[in-house]
Amino acid sequence: MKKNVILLFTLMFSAIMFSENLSYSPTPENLERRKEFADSKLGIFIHWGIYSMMGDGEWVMTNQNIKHKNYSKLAAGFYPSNFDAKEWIEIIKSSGAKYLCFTSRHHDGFSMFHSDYTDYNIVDATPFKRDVLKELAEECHNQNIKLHLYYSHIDWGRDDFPVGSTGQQSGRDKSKENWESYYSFMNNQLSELLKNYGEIGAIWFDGVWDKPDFEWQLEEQYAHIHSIQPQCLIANNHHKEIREGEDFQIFERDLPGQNTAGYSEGQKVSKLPLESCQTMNRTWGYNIVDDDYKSTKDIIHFLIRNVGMGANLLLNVGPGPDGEFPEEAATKLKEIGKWLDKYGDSVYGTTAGVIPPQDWGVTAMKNNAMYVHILSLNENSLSLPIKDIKAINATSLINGENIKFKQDKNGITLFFNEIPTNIDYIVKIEVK
Ligand code: FHN
Repeated sequence: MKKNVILLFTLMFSAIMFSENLSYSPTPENLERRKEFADSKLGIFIHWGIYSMMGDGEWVMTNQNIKHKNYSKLAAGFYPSNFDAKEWIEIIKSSGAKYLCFTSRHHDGFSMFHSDYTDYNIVDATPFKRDVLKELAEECHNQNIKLHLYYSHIDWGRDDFPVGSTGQQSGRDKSKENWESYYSFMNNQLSELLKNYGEIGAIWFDGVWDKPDFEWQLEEQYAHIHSIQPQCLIANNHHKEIREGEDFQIFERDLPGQNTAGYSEGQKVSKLPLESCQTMNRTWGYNIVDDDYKSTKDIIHFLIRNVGMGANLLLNVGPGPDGEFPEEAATKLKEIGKWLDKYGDSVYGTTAGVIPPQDWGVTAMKNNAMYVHILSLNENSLSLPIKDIKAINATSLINGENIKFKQDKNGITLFFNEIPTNIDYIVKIEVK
């Protein structure tokens, strides 16, 4: 009984926290999933497809002006002999991530799952013949990692897809464009994804930005998804404001509300759960010459800056054509996981800080605690302009020592014995 009352309150709270003023009414399961998603803070994005064989990112077909009939020959040679779903999910789990977002079909139109609606899929078109998505789904369910599926709205290969601003070199027969046919193809594939792979945590769309003024019939498509798995979250990387029927908001290569990378112009931060996706090196899909990895410290800082805004980080890995994670990526994931093992309490399950992000770092809230994440400070004291919260005590999560503080009308000031230099110096302030 007590548990049910708590659940009811959690759902009511989620409904208020995570609802936009739209007519779509998410189901209670969906609201519960949103809360779980918002609590999870770190997910791993995987861009993997036949493009990995060319070692030049997932856009290789368009970037190298390749015709689709030539590009599609890659499929007959795709045999990722070292692919091991169990190992992938173990590595993902070791990073502290709570979910995986896998490219079930990218813009090249190749389905990385077995589909009855096209032969251009990993089981029917490659000598590998294994449904890697099936194997990943089983491992995700075994190892308690939520499975999210990336699905491209763009298709650079199909004749029926009404061509947008990209993929124009592909050599398709424009006279065969047929939106109705393409739309029903996508919806049939979405049914397969939602019916054949167990519980799906989210469908992550991408590509609407290619034809921003086109009528993509998103609301109907979203309703179709929710009619099969109502709890399944829907997000769309359209680089625009949230649309009816979406369950969380995506920012690409930027913190919510920022637009340093150029994908988020005018994208207002919504009340929905938030996610920011970012690469570990420069590219999403495997790139054989891209060794430009961000440091583990920089990745942790980006994670924490998201956490301070109540957002998740979806961190990308581009596995190679052999089916393995690049070594640098696997190493960094483990390092992030070791850090989260120690300090995860100040990350998972938190909500955005009560003060906006600052140059020195961020704050995050959980129950009666305020976590102060100090990422870069040049002094041995820190003033927090927090007035309506009473601090009871302050402890360093780095060494367990009490931190001296004073609270007056201007807020709380923390005093340190020396200037904090850790990757993230975390102070837990018990508050009321
Ligand atoms: O074109 C894609 C790109 O390949 C990649 O999948 C990213 C991930 O956010 N999204 C698109 C660009 O916005």
